[in-house]
Amino acid sequence: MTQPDGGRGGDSLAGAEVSPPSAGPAVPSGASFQEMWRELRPIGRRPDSGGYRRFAWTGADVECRAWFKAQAEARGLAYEVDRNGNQWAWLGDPGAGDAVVTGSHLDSVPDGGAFDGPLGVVSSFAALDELRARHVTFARPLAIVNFGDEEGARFGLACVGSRLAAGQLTVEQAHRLTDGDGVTLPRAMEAAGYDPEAIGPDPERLGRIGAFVELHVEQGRALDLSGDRVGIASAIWPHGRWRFDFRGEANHAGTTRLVDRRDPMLSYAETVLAARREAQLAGAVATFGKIVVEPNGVNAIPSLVRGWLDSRAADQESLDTVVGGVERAAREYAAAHGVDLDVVRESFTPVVEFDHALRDELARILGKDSGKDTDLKVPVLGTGAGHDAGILSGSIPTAMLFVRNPTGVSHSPAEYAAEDDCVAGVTALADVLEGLACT
Ligand code: HGY
Ligand code: MN
Ligand code: MN
Repeated sequence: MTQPDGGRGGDSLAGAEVSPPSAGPAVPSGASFQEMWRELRPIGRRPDSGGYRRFAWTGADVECRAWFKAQAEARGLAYEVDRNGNQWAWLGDPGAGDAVVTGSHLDSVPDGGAFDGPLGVVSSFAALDELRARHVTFARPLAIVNFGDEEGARFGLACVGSRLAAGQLTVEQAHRLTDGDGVTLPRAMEAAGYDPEAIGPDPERLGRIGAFVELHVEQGRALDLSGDRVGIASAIWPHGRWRFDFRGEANHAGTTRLVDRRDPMLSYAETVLAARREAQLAGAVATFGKIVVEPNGVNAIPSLVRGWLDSRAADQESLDTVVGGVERAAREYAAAHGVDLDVVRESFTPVVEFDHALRDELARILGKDSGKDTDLKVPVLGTGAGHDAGILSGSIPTAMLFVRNPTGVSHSPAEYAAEDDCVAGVTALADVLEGLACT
């Protein structure tokens, strides 16, 4: 089974014709970063909001994938698409194993920012350009990856590409994923020219990777507050998404007495407030950010209100307390209004502790005892944001680098990172890749 672009499902790694490292452009990271950023920036960007709509297997996603392939080929890297549609750009022979891999994702949340995901992919290519400018000698294969559907914006499940590869999502579960228009993942993949029958776990590919390092814009203000350009991730909070379906009775908004109503919107509204209360009590976070109302008419009491809870906490016990409390409150409110309630967990990621040895190696490479005359303090910080690196951490040693985000705002068109911080991130990533993959 083949995926488009000459990639092959499943067995591509075994037989991959991987070209030896070519000379490739020796472009200092700043220049190549800006050039790539300019090329990628307009893809999937909404002129009205300035936000991005790069959803899995849509036209914008296909354009981003074409951009990735062009970057790989412009650098003489061996390009392939794995069985799950993740894109890989190899330097050296992946069959040699113990590869150092870097990269991130290119898809976005609705009206997401420019940096969440793309900063990691662009910085990976720019870091390779910098390593070539340093004329390093690679001792291990190196790869740059674009993991598909990290945000789960279309089908509701985060990190589909990396979960499939890591065997954390079965083919049956993936084939059942359906978007808001009733389009299933298989139909969406086919429409984009990909084969949904090729998907599945990819232990051989992951088995060839010795370390995965993902650079990502920080989605918080820890680096801004500490005054650092770059940080290292320690852990990812456990987090998940739960769908709350409140079913009441559709009726006329103007003629139905209040006492005669079975209005699901009331139960939903009370549940949103309960979520805030439970999160506050547990020192956690809880968000109802997406809602679907049927029939969604101004003058009709809804028959269905469907809301999604995103909740995250520093530990599993706190998360369970929050979600359990929200569900209990929702059931009380629903019963009080004669409304039925179904709660379904749609996505969940347990706590992630990044590999300590790799984390400490990054701190050594980047920190004061690296022997470099760097002024770069390298704080180690946790995050509530999920990442492909978190999914892969169960299969291979993974680490993350964060780049300062002066406002901390993310999942918004206002997401921003200063250019000199981005270039500092590229240099830090190049230092890390040189320390891990070069003699
Ligand atoms: O939701 C998250 O934490 C990530 O951006 N997918
Ligand atoms: Mn995100
Ligand atoms: Mn991301």
